[in-house]
Amino acid sequence: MKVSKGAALLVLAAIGAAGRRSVPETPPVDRAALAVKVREELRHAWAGYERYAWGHDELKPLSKTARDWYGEPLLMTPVDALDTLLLVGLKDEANRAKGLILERLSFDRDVSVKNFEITIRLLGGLLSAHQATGDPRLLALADDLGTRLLPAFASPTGMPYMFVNLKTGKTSGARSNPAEIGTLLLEFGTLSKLTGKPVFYEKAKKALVALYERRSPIGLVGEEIDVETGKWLSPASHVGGGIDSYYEYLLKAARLFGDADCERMWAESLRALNAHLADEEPSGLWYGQVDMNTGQRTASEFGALHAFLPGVLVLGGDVAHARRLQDSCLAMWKLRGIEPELLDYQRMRIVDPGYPLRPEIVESAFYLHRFTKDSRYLEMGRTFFDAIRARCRTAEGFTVLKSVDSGEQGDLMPSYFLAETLKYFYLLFSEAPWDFEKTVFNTEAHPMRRTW
Ligand code: DMJ
Repeated sequence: MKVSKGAALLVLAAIGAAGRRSVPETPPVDRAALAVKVREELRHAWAGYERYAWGHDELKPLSKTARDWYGEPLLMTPVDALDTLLLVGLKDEANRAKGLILERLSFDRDVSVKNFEITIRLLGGLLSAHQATGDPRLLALADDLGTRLLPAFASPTGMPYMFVNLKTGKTSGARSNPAEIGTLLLEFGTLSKLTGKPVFYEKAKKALVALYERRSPIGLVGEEIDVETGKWLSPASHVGGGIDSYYEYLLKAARLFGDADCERMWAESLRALNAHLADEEPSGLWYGQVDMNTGQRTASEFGALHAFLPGVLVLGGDVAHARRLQDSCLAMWKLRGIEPELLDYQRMRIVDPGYPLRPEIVESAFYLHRFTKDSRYLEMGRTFFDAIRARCRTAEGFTVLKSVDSGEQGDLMPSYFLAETLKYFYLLFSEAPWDFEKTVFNTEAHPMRRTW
């Protein structure tokens, strides 16, 4: 049969259209609806805390019990969650969280706490809640806490000990790392600005500079250092746990305080990261591990904590690297439909299969969307949100995964899930008004506003 050219074209067009129809289409992202869902999931998570862990640090949603970090509760979840509850407009819940904090939170306790964790979660949370509410009692609590943490800095180098007793000021833990030493200036600096007491800024800045000055000749820091001798105990250099937020704070302290030293330290550190850690592989761009002195590659590992880096890169203006690294993070997520704690990116093999409800990949999607306006970051956010709801939601809250392979759940809702993971989802989907020139989020996602 003879078919005219016009008819053949019509048939081909029809086949093409049918073919295209057979590919499932991704529905457009409905930002407003997703923002409402995030608010509802925060309400759900907080309700679980109220019901089973009220007055304690964290909820264990499977056993319906509570976890306290140091035996005596320091209200990690209420302090970490308060500014997120305020942000999404859960007013009654926020009032109850604030009431609990004002009624029960006392730092006059004979417990030896981790300076870093208490600073990013509690000091950061109290400062941002004070800025959001204007309540001077929250600043008074922050001032008291900051004062009790100060003895940590009394080492020969000025780099803080890992632990400090809140009552006695006794310190311990000379073996520390860049993240614990260098992730303090946003909180201590803001405390100085809001109280007019310069000592907090000075101590945290001195520690940061002391660490930076011990970088290797090729500009890198290692994984462990002795804060008494200033000697490196591990030369492994990477952007994962133990180092990560040291880099974040160099950039963010430059932005929040206009600190020129931090600006210079950030620029030099970024140059070293791009020269030595950036790793082009067939699977994409990654930032791996090298020896801080020689630059020799020692591992090809990247994981959920490393995934903060695209966000920091784009905040620092490096959109191209940020975009490519976030694509790698997405590939890591897609391996099992939710991200593992650690991946060998050369073999694309999972090294540590846990997923403890981490926020970093969401945080990076938020920053990338904010700076590029590219809707694919909204789609990524929806992918992450849907997976967390499908696999980590429980009847009483949300919980960690022991394994992204088996899907087996563990029994903990970390306070950062409310401070960070849900906050970054909400910031990504909603169009909450933020003055980004004046606001910097600390590493626990507590916004610090430059009001000075
Ligand atoms: C949080 O406490 C902070 O983001 C910290 O910088 C790293 N670990 C957790 C979240 O993963």
